[in-house]
Amino acid sequence: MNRILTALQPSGILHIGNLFGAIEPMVGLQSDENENLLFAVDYHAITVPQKPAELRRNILFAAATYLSVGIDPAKTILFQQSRVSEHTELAWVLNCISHMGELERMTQFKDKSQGKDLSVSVGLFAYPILMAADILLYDTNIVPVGADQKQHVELARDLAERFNNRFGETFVVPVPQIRKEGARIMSLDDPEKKMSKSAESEKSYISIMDDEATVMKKIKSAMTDSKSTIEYDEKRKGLANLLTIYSLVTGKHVNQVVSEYEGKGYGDFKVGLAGAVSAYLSPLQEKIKGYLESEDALIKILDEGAQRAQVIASKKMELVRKKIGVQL
Ligand code: ATP
Ligand code: LTN
Repeated sequence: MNRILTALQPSGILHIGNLFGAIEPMVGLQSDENENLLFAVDYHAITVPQKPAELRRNILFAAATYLSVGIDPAKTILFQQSRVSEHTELAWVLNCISHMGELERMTQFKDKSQGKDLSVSVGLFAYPILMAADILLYDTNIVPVGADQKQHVELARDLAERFNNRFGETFVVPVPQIRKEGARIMSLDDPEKKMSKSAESEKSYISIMDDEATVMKKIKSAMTDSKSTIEYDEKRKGLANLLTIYSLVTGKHVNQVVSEYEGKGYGDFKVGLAGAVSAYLSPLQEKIKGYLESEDALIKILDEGAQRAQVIASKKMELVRKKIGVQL
């Protein structure tokens, strides 16, 4: 049996990159042979300021999204990170074996702390340690994530090995799983950057709740190039990204999409893509709205998930306390 685990920050409405990079792979991995965990990392979200009422809404929204995409709470333990306090407890222990230097090297920290001098939060710096705790607490074998999180999973591996060497075999060393297509959906207005929900410009990402008109507007203004043919060429980054999105929302191979647009230009292509994205998103949006109408039911699913997660987490934490010598 493999234990498969991933998590997402409830820091806003998700974009299609989150969907293809992290949630969909998790749906595909649900099977009787695996034990899966998926959770909203609310304590990661507060490493940057959050408005409390909005955070609450985003947690519920995240749960509604996972369920709508096909996460089945009977097959996947679905919960909220803050409800299982062992996450923060283990993070403290791991803080004490982590090195300042290895955290300073983290690309995400460098990006998010840029221009913020010493007022940047300690939480943002220690963020990858809490993520390592999330993973190691459950003897996780596989961590499906988008490409940007590979470095963080590698830190979790290093910390697992360091702890095991120092205190004896305790943690499973996890392996990141990064899908080939969709692991790095790029920003629409700058195909050099990854699509990100904390981006300054809303035009840079397609939110999963965008309506048809918004999707059309965003795709029409997506940055491409001055060539007129529709073909897959990695050097034509904007177009390559749009073709990847086209392929992901339709399930068609990129080559098939390319052949459908033979002899046509960007105008037709973008209209076709916008239509395909909306056709993919609208049934999903209806489902999400449906789940959000029954908040109590959502909270119940998350509560049950937290209880199941805690059974696993508390055992592991007991072992950790024994290993480090604080268990009398
Ligand atoms: P933020 O901008 O607030 O940091 P984000 O949009 O980068 O958020 P996260 O919550 O950090 O999203 O990521 C959730 C999951 O989605 C992670 O597994 C991450 O690797 C994946 N992911 C994020 N952005 C993309 C993207 N552009 N393409 C593919 N996967 C992505
Ligand atoms: N840092 C991740 C979210 C995250 C995560 C995890 C992913 C927190 N804990 C454990 C996988 C496993 C991000 O996507 N920003």
